[in-house]
Amino acid sequence: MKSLVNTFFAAALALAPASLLADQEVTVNCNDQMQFDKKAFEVKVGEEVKITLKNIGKLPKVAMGHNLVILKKDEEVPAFAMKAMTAKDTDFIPADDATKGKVLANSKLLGPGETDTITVTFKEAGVYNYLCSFPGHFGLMQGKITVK
Ligand SMILES: [Cu+2]
Repeated sequence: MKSLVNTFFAAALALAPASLLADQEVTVNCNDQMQFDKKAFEVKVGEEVKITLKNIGKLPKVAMGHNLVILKKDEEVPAFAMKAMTAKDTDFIPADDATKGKVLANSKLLGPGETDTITVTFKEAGVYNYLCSFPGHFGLMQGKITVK
């Protein structure tokens, strides 16, 4: 029986796509109340992290779209968010190099029921802020990733 179980796990591992072997996996849900259900989490420096954003709301994307934008270490949310709110054509990720350069990684802008997964490796320990850059959301929709 034990060898059968081992064989099963070996087979499952062999079949798993590389993306399932990320060191750490985090799911963040967001909703029509402009909330992320996780406002802080911790990951290990140098390890691949798979972050999934799920929009569990029902309101249309044009009124209540959400994304998850991770800023580079020590970048502050308000300064970025103020520029992002006018970047409608690029799904609220500013196209100018100076502002875009503050982004470490970002998900797509999600409508109701949609999901997106991004893979990020934090190369330096520290605190990384994240937000939803849809206009008006960052006040409620932000959080911190602590990398140790
Ligand atoms: Cu949002």
